[in-house]
Amino acid sequence: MATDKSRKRVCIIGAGPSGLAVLRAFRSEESKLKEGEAMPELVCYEKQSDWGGLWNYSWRTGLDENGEKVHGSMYRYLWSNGPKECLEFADYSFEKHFGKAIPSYPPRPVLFDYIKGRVEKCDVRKFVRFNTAVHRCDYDEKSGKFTVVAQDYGKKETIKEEFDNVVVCVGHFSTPNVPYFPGFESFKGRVLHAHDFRDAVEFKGKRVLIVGASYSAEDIGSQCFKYGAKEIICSYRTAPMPYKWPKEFKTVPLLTKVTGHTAHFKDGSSHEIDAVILCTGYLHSFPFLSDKNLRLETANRLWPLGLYRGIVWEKNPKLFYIGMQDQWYTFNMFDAQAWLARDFILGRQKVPSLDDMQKNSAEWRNKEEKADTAKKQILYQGAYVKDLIKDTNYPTFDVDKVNEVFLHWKHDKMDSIMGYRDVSYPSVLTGTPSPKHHTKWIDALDDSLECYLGAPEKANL
Ligand code: FAD
Ligand code: NA7
Repeated sequence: MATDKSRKRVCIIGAGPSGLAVLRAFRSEESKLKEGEAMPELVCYEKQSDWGGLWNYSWRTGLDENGEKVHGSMYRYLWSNGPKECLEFADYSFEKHFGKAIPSYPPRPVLFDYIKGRVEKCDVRKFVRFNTAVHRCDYDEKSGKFTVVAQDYGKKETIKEEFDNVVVCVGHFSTPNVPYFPGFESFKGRVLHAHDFRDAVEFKGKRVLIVGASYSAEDIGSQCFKYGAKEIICSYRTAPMPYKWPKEFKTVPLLTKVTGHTAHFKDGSSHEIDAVILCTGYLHSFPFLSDKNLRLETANRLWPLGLYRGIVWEKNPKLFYIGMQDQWYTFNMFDAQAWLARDFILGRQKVPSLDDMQKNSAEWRNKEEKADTAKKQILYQGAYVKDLIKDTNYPTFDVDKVNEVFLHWKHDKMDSIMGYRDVSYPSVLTGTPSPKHHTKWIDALDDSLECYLGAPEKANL
């Protein structure tokens, strides 16, 4: 083991699933360090008062109690939009956490509990400095170190510290992409982005216009329907959502303008509406990285350029980004990324020349561009996860089987957009079949952990 003096200092920004994966990756290796390796000093800055990232629900919108941008984009009654069997941590099964098999589409509090369970057990909370927002991160060529400036709102002080490595884990579904449509300024109803959507009950009895045609649109539209909206008008830009919607849904092309309570669309049609929810996606945003040489700039896609193996910042391989890809795979992909990032930091993996890194990334980008169907994209991201795991000691799991579950899930959604969450799959890790939930998703109004794991209860909404 190396001496204390030679210990690296590693800064992790964000304690969501990606940041926690990094902490877990280092912790799980602590007792297995090889000759000459030293456990780095880990400092994780988290601007919220608890960990879990987006899974740590916030009722707030706009600015938080410290005047920081609210990170949360999740809403009440959110249930996993993919089977849990596709995201299960390879080193910590759902069965291990809950002591029994549970159904395949848990609501948010259940997934939050699972995420917390693993990291509570490995005692990494002590590395996290909560209520501390990173405001700046610069690199000094001369010293070869990063200077990170953060605001500790608990202690009410500004912190400035040096690090050998920085791992950016701030997610990319938090800063809303908010397009403008003429007439919004005089519209009498609410106009909000999905980021600020918190409770579908607010839209009970209303005619809701949803702009966008991806995950947020399908789920927020479904939530509004489930909790009693009168009509859901879905406006798409490129292609409509391909599902068989209940009769309360109407699909229209792109919104052109709003006059009074009337929304007008590209095909000349119009519809009366009470509210607009912009489900128009998110921006990758790193306000603490003012140096363009450090800052990732990308659209939401499967292979952002500039990241060797999807994680190492090619222009400065001491900087890492976790979870920056568009996501079919989530928690287990963040894990695989974190394990490999750890090994780069420990010096077990070496980065090749810039030219070779860029060549490698270009090959992945080239394949990404050919992945023009959902099936190809799932297989592509599965291949990426495999490529990461093969070089780490993250427990191997059957990625091909996970791909299969994803493909079944896609099929289930096409069969029944309101019923796909009633299907259950066996765990890919343990093989144990997941039970069916006691209540159909469309009737399950109580999303609490107690209700999910126990008997059906009457929701009090
Ligand atoms: P995040 O969860 O966003 O965590 C980032 C953390 O960084 C936060 O805690 C934040 O406070 C912190 N942070 C940000 N900036 C700073 C700063 N400057 N200083 C200090 N801390 C900072 N995935 C699924 O697998 N299944 C689902 O059902 C699912 N549903 C989703 C529903 C919604 C509405 C959204 C928006 C996403 C959903 N996702 C889902 C995807 C989600 O992105 C991942 O599950 C996961 O939360 C990503 O983890 P992360 O750690 O990369 O980012
Ligand atoms: P996505 O998946 O990035 O999708 C964004 C959607 O917004 C997509 O349908 C876009 O249409 C649409 N969009 C973007 N800009 C516009 C404008 N200007 N006008 C109309 N439509 C627009 O984001 P989501 O929020 O759905 O999902 C993100 C995560 O949240 C995901 O992981 C989920 O699990 C939850 P396009 O197809 O590009 O024409």
